[in-house]
Amino acid sequence: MATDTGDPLPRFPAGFLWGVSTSAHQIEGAAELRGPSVWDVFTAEPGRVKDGSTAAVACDHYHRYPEDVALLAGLGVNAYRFSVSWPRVASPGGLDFYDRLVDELCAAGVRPVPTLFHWDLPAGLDWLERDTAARFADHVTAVADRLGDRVTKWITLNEPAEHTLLGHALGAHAPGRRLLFDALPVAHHQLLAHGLAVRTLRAAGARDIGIANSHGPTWPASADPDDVAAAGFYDTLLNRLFAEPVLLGAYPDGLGELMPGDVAADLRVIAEPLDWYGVNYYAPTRVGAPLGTRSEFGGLAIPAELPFSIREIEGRALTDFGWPVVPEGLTELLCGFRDRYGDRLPPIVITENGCSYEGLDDQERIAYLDAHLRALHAALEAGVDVRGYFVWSLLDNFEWAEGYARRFGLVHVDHDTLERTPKASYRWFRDVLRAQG
Ligand code: IFM
Repeated sequence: MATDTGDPLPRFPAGFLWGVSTSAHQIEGAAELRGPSVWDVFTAEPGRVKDGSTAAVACDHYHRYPEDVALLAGLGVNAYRFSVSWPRVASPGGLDFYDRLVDELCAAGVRPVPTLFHWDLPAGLDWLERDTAARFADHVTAVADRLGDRVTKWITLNEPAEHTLLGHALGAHAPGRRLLFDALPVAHHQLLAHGLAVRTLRAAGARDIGIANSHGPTWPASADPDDVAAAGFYDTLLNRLFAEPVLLGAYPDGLGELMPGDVAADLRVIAEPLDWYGVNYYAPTRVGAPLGTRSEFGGLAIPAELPFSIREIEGRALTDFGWPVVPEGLTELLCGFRDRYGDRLPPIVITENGCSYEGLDDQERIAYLDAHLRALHAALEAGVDVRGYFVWSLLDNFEWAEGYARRFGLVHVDHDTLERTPKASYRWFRDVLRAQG
């Protein structure tokens, strides 16, 4: 485990965005005050969530948002990334909640940075259908009309790769489909939704738009050509499939031929220029040739029929989730992106980075964040244009198929009483922000 060296962190550029991230379904609760999402349907099915829990109450942020905004102000972040729940926006009075939240943030001097889709698709909609992209544009119009006078920085989608892979290819997340490569239209329709959202936001006057994609270095298990080829394929799925249509207007490695519709025309929409590119980084992945049996990754079963297998990264400390702690993977990733995309890469914002650990005296989280901030600074020194960093997450929350068992928060939440208690990492991050001025 990398340890906090105790040395002050290097200085980040003036105007750097410092924030924390959350998402609606994971913290809001008040499920009775919105329409159902695919996650409500999924979590109602026995066996889908490890501890059998649902997000019906979650952190009750819907009612406790003033307390949570006070926590943000006490932390000293200058930005807060949250998501707007599409089913709530579509419900009577739903936008009123985000109106109140944005007002509260502005009054506290914290810049609101909403994500317009973070996996909680309204039940009844389906990303296999092209029309869902058009429906998303209507949702974006409604949100921009209501909040656009105070919100200036926008994120279209969160991690469409995970939503496609976990939700539609492997069935571990909502909506629980196990389509393997037949899930590719889900990727295309989300990307189209992203492009339509950018156009919609631009038409509403927005000048500061990004996407939050998940990325990590892919390391071949060995120099064996089969392992190298399998790792290259995995790299295409994780790192290129959702970046290249957006940044280059093209699908990698002929994948466009497998996509539905008029792909060339859609790519012109998908490649609408962005003001910045959001990266969610947690860990690299070590990948080898198929083993003929299931492999496992952080509790996720990888079917034998896929053309790769996930291997353990040895010699690294693991978070409670079983994810290896590899801070220098962030430097490698960012420098690799700069080398791969050159001028086509807009400034980068780290839209998520964090780890799951138990306990209020969470020294491991402090060490993790400290090491990752140093790794981020190394990328800046190597010339990568990075403009911001958001910790995942403000609060311990509903961690999808893991339920409440994984604690990513700087603030502990007692899931019985909903009491919030700042952890040691909250105080550490507050001191980092004060030192950065
Ligand atoms: O909790 C999730 C979040 O919703 C998306 N990015 C990864 C986080 C940790 O698993």
